[in-house]
Amino acid sequence: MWTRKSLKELISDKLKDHLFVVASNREPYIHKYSRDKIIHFQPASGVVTALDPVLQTCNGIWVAHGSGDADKKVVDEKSRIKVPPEDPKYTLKRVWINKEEETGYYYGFSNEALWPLCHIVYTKPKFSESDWNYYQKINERFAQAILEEIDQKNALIFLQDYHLTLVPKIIKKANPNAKIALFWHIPWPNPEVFRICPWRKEILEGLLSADLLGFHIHYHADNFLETVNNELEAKVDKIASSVVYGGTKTLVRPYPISIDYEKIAKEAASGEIAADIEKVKEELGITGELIGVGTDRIDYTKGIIEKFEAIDRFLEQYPEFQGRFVYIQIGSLSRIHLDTYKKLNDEINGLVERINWKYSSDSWSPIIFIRKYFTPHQLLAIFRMANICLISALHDGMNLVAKEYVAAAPDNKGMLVLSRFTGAARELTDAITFNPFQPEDCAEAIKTALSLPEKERKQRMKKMKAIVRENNIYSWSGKIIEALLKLS
Ligand code: GDG
Repeated sequence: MWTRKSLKELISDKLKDHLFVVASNREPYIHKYSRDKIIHFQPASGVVTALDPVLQTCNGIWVAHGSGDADKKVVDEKSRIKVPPEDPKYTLKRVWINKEEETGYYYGFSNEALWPLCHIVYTKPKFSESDWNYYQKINERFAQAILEEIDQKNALIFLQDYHLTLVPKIIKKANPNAKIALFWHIPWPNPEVFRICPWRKEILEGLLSADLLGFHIHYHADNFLETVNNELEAKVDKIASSVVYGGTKTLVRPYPISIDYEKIAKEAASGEIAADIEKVKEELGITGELIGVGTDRIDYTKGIIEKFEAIDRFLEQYPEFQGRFVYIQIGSLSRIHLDTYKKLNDEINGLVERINWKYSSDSWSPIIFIRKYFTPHQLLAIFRMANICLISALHDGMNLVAKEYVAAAPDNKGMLVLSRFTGAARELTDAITFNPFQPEDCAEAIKTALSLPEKERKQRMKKMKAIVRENNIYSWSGKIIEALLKLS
């Protein structure tokens, strides 16, 4: 089984002659002004949750967009700073992007075109030539920042996600010896869906300049191979799961992302968390005896509206749970500059108000919706006190919250209620699964989870814990690093 220690050994044994560079849009630490002081925090992001422990182990470089208003203030002349700030273990190099560029590259092409294109939740992608131009420009900037750091060094470069699809081609042109992997954190749709992207050829050519492409699950990897087969004159080998295009071979592999299970399980079981639970209950005014929880970026792919509609259905169908069941939804604001996200926020507010009005009594309301950032510690306290964690994503690459909950929840009390359309549902087959597009199905799943006999609940949680424990974040990164090392 992969552990922090075995990853460290792999790194110090085999990676010592290489420079390990990670690049992503989102930075792992943000500095910002709070009155006249500079503070720092970690953003709520699956990519950050997954990669920060890896970088902490291997002393590499993380290249990312410097998005905090105090970010520039704390870096050196090469835009670098050692992080975590309180216990420096690796280098964060910031890439600067102005508002206009961010609007085109990040909000525009990445999140109004590629994000809805790849998540099949029936939100129409918007393709704009000007956004695409900014996307190319910023990909070029990321590539130059990476090239500046690797210079002539023997580098392994690990790129993250759909924001950086053009970077592999630019790097390979300047430095053909660099070994590049790119991990695609969101679903890859079928060829029929991808066909509508006007710049699909450029994106596929960018990606196929990498030596290794990772997806969460086989299904996404297969969709990618099919797409290449349809769009390019490339040699696609479905058995070997590889593509040869323009003389370059790219391996296409599934690597299900995960979490630092041991760390989360240990922290969650600590006495400190036990003390926090009462504090959090009091702060949130929780009066129900059965608690449900969910924590999501507020994003239309996460199915928050659908979840609340299902809770409404559940309370209507099973009135004996009225006054007894409380659902805590933690929602961190995301991409709020986009209209779709603003509207979603308003819609969620209205719906919560309507459902709470419909059912609430003097001392009880069914939904507590908190739109603020919780510390990882507070999140664990909430996971630990919850009887169920309800994840209703309409389409999701993996969904790390599902795994975090499994790691943190006590096995005799918790149960995961999980949308079938998450990558996590392929691994966590002992969860109670449902179709988030059908409120009745979700309502039934809630009822089933809350009514499970203790013995069955324990067995299911135990099996899921064992899966997450074994397929942990170190196994995800260890396998990708091993594959990259083999290629170099
Ligand atoms: C993308 C893909 C894939 C959330 N609120 C708070 C908070 N969070 C943390 C969660 C979790 C992370 O953010 C969210 O990760 P997810 O995986 O659930 O979702 P995305 O952000 O959409 O991530 C996804 C992931 O990349 C990794 O490949 O699984 O499919 O969409 O870790 O706990 N953390 C804290 N406070 C919050 O209020 N501290």
